[in-house]
Amino acid sequence: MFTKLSKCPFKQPIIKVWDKFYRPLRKSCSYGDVNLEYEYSGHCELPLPWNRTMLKIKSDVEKKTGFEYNFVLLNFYESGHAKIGAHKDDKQSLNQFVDIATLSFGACRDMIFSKKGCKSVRQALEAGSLLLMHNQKEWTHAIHPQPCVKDPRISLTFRRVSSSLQQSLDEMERDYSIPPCKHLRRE
Ligand SMILES: O=C(O)CCC(=O)C(=O)O
Repeated sequence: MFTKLSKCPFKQPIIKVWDKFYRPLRKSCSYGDVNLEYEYSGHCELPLPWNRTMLKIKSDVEKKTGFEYNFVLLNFYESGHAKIGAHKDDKQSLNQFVDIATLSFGACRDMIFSKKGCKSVRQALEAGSLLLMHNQKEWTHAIHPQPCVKDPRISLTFRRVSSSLQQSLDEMERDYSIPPCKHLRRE
């Protein structure tokens, strides 16, 4: 599976951190439903259409988790020097009722979960493991550099993303919500 996935068209994104743009060592690509886009750290991911392999993995992950996903972001970490900084996947476009599922292949890397006032939690992500992340608004997660790791790793993070049309409709509903009407008295 790792060999198959490593042929995906990974690219180095340009991302914005603390108002500065940079290219992380990590590469990414994505697959998803038509008309979806996913923006993070000033970078816009336009997903490729689902292919047979991705649909099969998606369906296996959905059976395991009980959630339905419409987007997957793949990250390629060439060695232990590639990392992902501490962040929350709490974008408005992400459905917070659908837990993000992370499937790992290749080298084992550690994910660090942190929350103010709590002890950090370290979780080793072994090849073939599936991690379900609940409560994205409270905890940050990160994969720090691990220079002793020489082998590459690929992760697949399955998400439920709203289309921009759905987001505008949700916003309109929030902004223009009409209070429930009382019973009108018949004359
Ligand atoms: O590579 C991973 O396991 C985590 C990726 C991640 O945190 C993300 O894509 O937001």
